[in-house]
Amino acid sequence: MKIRSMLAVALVSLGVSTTVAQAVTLHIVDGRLLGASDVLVDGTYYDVQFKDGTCIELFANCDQVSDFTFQTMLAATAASQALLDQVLLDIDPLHQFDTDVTLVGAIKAISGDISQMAIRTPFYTVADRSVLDVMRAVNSVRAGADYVDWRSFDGAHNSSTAVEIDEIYAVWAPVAAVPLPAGAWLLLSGLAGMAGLRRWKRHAA
Ligand SMILES: [Ca+2]
Ligand SMILES: [Ca+2]
Repeated sequence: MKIRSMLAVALVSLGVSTTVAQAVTLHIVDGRLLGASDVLVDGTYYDVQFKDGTCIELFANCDQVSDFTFQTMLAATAASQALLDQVLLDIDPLHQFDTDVTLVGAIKAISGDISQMAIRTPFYTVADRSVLDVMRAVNSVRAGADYVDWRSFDGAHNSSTAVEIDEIYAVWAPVAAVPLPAGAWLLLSGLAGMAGLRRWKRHAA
């Protein structure tokens, strides 16, 4: 096989391999679900962290739409649904993040029995902070009862979820470009080296 066609085959197979779905990785610390990596939303992978705090603290002052990763109701709805479908799952008897909703997020100073908790994905605000729109992934203890809803909060920018037992924020970030597997780089550099060697030999002849 000629070098050039080998290179073409290698590139084609790399192209195919990058379309294979990545698995979500849950971030579990001391049995609690604090976030996840490689959550697929509308064809793009995101990392997400579950955090308590105020919108101002967690989202760059929470005073412009560009402070948010998802900036339309549609996009924030897809992100919230992805949390329900890909992240808030019952993994094994000790990690029932769909059913035991108290295991989601860090432990709060307050406690109590809750039948559902909600993870907020903010998507719209205004400069004077008179409006804060969030989509919520609502995780119920009852099977099949989870849903996504929209809340428009008034003056909620500086109120912390740390004092609300059943609310928490999702802080999203797009996953950096997926690096090629080490083997692919070795293959590519090997092929490039062989091509260079061949060119050098031709010049030398
Ligand atoms: Ca800002
Ligand atoms: Ca649930």
